[in-house]
Amino acid sequence: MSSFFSSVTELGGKVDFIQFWLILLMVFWFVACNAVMIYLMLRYRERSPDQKTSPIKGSHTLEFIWTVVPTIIVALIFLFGVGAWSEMRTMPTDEDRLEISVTGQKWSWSYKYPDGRVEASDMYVPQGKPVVLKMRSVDVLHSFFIPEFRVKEDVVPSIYTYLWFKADVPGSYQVFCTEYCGDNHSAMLGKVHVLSPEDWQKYMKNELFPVLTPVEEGEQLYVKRACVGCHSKDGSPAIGPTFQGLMGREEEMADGTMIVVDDNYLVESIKYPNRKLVKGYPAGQMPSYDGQLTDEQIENIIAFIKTLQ
Ligand code: HEC
Ligand SMILES: [Cu+2]
Repeated sequence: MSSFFSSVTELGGKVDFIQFWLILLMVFWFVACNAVMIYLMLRYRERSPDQKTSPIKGSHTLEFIWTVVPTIIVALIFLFGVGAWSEMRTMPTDEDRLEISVTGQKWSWSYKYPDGRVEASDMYVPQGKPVVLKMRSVDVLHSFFIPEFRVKEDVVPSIYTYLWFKADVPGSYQVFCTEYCGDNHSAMLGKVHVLSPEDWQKYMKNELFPVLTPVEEGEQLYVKRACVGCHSKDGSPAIGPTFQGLMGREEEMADGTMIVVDDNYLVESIKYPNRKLVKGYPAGQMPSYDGQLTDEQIENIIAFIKTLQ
């Protein structure tokens, strides 16, 4: 039976166990109640107009049973439920836990590690170690959901929320945003990669992935950080201006001034989008990537933009 329940995390197995018995209980009582009801309807139907109902005096034994039995069942459901729930909501304090800061923004996830590394959309975690996520949003409500781990928590602007898991099976698991957060909500996806101890060592030493050129990394970030959701690279219109031919373009700002796009302007536009607004686009659409992307990552994105002439 163990593989029938989630086996990626121990807690997920408990959640599935409770869910399974709840459904079984509900099915049992639904069938039992309806069967008795149908039987009694037929058995005691009116057979002739002058038929009298027999007087019913009540039964203390029956009343006792139908009070005590459900109370025990409901109390058990509560005990199991509150046990799993409090385990889920109590963040582990183990010495070897890994704490990752998760940021949700329209429409991507990013992860900051204790050693300063930043990952976008894909999170890497060690197998068998507790991982605590400290989460916040820079814009609207999001919700971080890893279905296979059976954990989910809202991600809210201006406060931190927390989630934890300990994944025992290496592999890649889907992340969803489950709070409708605008146009590209359904594209706000990611993966949690659970690495074996050897792969985790390699990952920490930056040996797990091939070294990318700045342009290659920039293109990856363009997709992973969801710039692609608002900026096309082939000139087609989108929520924001196209990146095609952006470098060196002469543009009118919302306040009427003309600028020529150069490196400094691009850095500023990515870190503080509302300082210089392109004419025709509303403020507040583009999220700020200040602190979300490292300077090196911004440089690589710019290297990529330069190739789109
Ligand atoms: C939610 C939509 C959205 C996302 C996601 C987004 N942007 Fe933008 N971006 C806009 C809008 C709208 C503008 C135009 C208004 C302004 O200047 O802030 C803009 C403007 C810009 C500009 C200035 C363009 C110009 O023509 O002068 C740059 C550069 C830019 N974004 C880069 C990025 C990068 C890099 C990313 C990903 C890391 C990104 N944007 C993600 C919506 C978005
Ligand atoms: Cu979202």
